[in-house]
Formats: sequence, structure tokens, C-alpha cells
Amino acid sequence: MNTNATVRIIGAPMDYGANRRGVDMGPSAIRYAGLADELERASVAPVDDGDLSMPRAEEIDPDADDATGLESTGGESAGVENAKFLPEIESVNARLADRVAETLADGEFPLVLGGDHSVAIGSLHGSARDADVGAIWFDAHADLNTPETSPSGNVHGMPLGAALGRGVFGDMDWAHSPRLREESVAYVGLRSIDERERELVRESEMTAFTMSDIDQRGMTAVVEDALAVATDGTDGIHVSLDLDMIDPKAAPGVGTPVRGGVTYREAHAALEAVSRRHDRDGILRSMDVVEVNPILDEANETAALAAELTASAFGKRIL
Ligand code: B3U
Ligand code: MN
Ligand code: MN
Repeated sequence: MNTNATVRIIGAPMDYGANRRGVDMGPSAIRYAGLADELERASVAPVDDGDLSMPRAEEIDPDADDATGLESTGGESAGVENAKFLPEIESVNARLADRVAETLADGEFPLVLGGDHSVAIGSLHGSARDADVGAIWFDAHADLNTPETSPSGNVHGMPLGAALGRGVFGDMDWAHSPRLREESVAYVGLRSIDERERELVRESEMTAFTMSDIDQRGMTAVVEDALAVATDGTDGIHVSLDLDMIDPKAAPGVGTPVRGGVTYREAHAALEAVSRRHDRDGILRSMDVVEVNPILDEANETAALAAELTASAFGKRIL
């Protein structure tokens, strides 16, 4: 992957996978917060593709603004009917996967702006279509549920489950095209995991760096190890940045804030570590920036942080 590739911004204003409306405004908020200027400061010339078009949740279901949305049927016996808005999420992700794959085929870098984290299903499948891809999952949550295990029915808690080919996900049979291998996935920032998910993470071959690991070892060392995992034997990495990795004090505008997250500086250190490795080995292949919720934000500060962190990943330096 060319280290100076054109960065193509692809907006995915989808909030079907979240339990609260609002993250559909994430792409606009991140652009408005100055993403293009931030990237230019990192010596990147972005090209903005605009947003994928999709109906707003309320156009599909008038009650979608209800905080809980459709009722989750939950539990181990539940099937695809437990996953809310699954057909809509799959159809958006099929288009997103094509866009991401085409962008890579043109020698450009796909930067996907969410949207809730279910957009990572599309970005990962597009990124992994013609390559063996590793992933770094910056997140408070493990996102490893499937329709069978999800306690909420929200698909933003399932994108890694889908991308690893676990569970049954409706019409789009991701299980027949899983290209992401567990041993090439590293989590950074975990602190809110469901009971069943905890077992799934432990039983898996993924590497998990929790907040305690960051406390003990420091962010830079942790991300360097995560990079070693994701690059080992792969053609490049996908970075999935869920803003709820960061403590709500610095990033209040996210769908699911969880206290005890990383600081503003630790977040920059994380993305700067990615960029240093990319400078050396050209490892970055694709990225998504997700879960910015402007309704819950304060003066767009979480969107601004999302823009800054993206620029850090692309090499913006203080000096
Ligand atoms: N694990 C829970 C909660 C959750 C996951 N991701 C977010 N929240 N943002 C679930 O619903 O699957
Ligand atoms: Mn997430
Ligand atoms: Mn999360």
C-alpha cells in the first residue's frame, strides 16, 4: 500500500445499528469540525466522495427514535429477528464494501466516516475482498456479539462477529466470505463486555488489550504490540476507531459512553503509534471512524477530536 495514497472520504450516515438516534449525523459533524484541514496539516490531500445515500431510520420505522427501538428478543435461542434493521444494514454495507474495494483497487485509501459501528462490516469486507487483512479495534466494547448472543439486538455490538464469519446474519452470507482471521485482530481500550462476549473473547484467538493493560504498560507499548499482531502475516491493516474508546470527559458525544476510558493525549499517542509504523512499513490499508453522536456532544468537540485523531493516524505531528 502506497504511503502517500490519496485519501478518499466515504460517509456512511447510518444509525440503524445503534440504540440511540444521532450517529447518522457523524459524517457531517466530522467534516464540519475540519477533517479536510486537519488532513491537509498531515500533508494528506483528501478527496471527499460525499455520503452513501440511505433512508433515515424514521422513514423505515416511525418509532425508531424510541431509545430502545424495536424490542430485542434477546438470548441464546434468538435468531436473526433479534438483530434490529438487519436487512437495511446489510444492504448499506454491501454498497459500502463495494466502494471500499473499488477505492483500494484504484490505489487510494478508503476513510469511512460513520455512522454506528455496524458500518465496519462493510468497510472490513471491502478491505479484505482482495487481501489478507489484520485489524486494530479501538473500542470500549468487544462488538463480538451475533444475533444469537446479543442482549440488545443492536448490530453495532456485532460487527466483529459478522466480519469473522460468526453467527447467522440474514441474507448476506458473510460466513461464506470471512477473510478476517481471529489471530490478526487486536482490541485496544476494552472495558465494557457482556458476560457471553467475555467467554467468546477468551475462547477466541484474538488479542485483547484492556484499559488495565493501558494503565500498566502505557498506550504506546500496547499499540505497538497490537500492530505486531495485526501486521503479522497480513497484507495490511484496517483501523477501526470507535470514539467511545476515549473517556466521556474528552469525548462526550458518542452513542454509548463508558467511563474509565483513555485520555485525550493517550488517544493521540495511539494513532501516532499507528502512523509511525505506517511511515516505516506502509501498513495502513483502510480506516473507519465511528459512533460520533452530535446530539450528545458538547460544541462538536467529539467530532473535532475524531478529525484530529484521524490526522494523527496519517502523520500529523506537533512539531
Ligand atoms: N455489548 C452491548 C453494548 C454495546 C456494544 N457496542 C456498543 N454498545 N456501542 C451490545 O449491545 O452488544
Ligand atoms: Mn464499537
Ligand atoms: Mn464502543
